[in-house]
Amino acid sequence: MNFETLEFKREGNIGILTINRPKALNALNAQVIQDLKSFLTQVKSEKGLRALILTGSGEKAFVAGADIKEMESISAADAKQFSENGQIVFQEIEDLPIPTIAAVNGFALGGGLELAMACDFIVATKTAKLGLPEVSLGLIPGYGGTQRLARYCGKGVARMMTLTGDVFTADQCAIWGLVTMVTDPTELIPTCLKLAASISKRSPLGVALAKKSINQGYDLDQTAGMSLEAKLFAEVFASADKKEGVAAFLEKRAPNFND
Ligand code: DAK
Repeated sequence: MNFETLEFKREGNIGILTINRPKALNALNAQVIQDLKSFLTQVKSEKGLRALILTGSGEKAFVAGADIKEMESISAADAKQFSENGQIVFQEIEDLPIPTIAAVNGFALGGGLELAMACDFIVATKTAKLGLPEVSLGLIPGYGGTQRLARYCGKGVARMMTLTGDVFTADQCAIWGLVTMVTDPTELIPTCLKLAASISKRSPLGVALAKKSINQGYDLDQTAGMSLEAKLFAEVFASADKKEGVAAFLEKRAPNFND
C-alpha cells in the first residue's frame, strides 16, 4: 500500500498505520482524509490482519487537528460536505471488523481526538495532551466529536472538554474513561502491540461480532440491545470459529482460528 500521507506496515498479523505529516503535526488535510479513505478500501483485502494500530509520526503529535491552514479556503457551503466526508471515513474506522487502537503519542486535538475516538481503544503516553479546541477557532467539532465524546465520558465531561476548548493530560482523560491505558513514551507501541496480540489470539468472528454488539447496541434501549446480542450470538454459534474454539477446549489444546 502506498499513500502520500500515510505509512502502513505489518508486525505479523497486526497492522500499524502512521499519519505522516510531522511538519504540520500530522494535521488532517484533504489529502489525509482521501488517503484514509483509500486505505480503508484496501485494508479490507489484507489477508490475516487481526488488529490495527493508528499513530502519528514524530515525537510531538498524534494528530494536531484538522489542517487550520486549509480551512481558510473552505466555504461554508463546502463545510457540510467536508464534514460529511470526514464523518464517513471515521465511521468506517469505527465499523472495521478488526479492533483498532489509537496510539496517542503527543497532541490529539480536535479532528485528531475525533479520529482517536473512532478507534476501539485509546492508549496514550503520559506526556500526551488531548482536547477539542474547536470553539477557540469559532468552530464546533465536525468529525463526530460532540457525539462520540459524550458516549465515552457522559455529557458532563463532554460539555466541559468541548465548551472550554482546553487541553487535558492523558492521566485526567483516563480517569474520565476516554483513555484506556497510559504508558511511558517508549512503551506506547509495545503496549499497543501487546493489547493487539492478546485480542488477535481470539476468534476473529467472535471479536468482530462482540465489537458490533457493543457499538450498535449502545445506541439502542436495553431490550433492543439484548435482541441484537441474541441475533449475533446465533450467528457466531453456527460458525467454524465456535466449532474450533469448543473442540480445542475439550481436547485441551490451543484453538487454531482461521480468517
Ligand atoms: N493545522 C495546520 N498546521 C498545524 C496545525 C493544524 N491543526 N497544528 C500545528 N500546525 C503546524 C504549525 O502551524 C507549525 O507549522 P510552521 O509554522 O512550522 O509551518 C507546525 O505545525 C508546528 O506547530 P507549532 O510551532 O505551533 O508547535 P508548538 O509546539 O508551539 O504548538 C500545538 C503545538 C499543537 C499546541 C499548536 O501547534 C496548536 O495549537 N495547533 C493547533 C491545534 C488546533 O487548534 N487544532 C485544530 C483543532 S480544530 C470541519 C471538520 C472538522 C474540523 C474542522 C472543520 N469541517 C466540517 C469543515 C476540525 C477542527 C479541528 O480539528
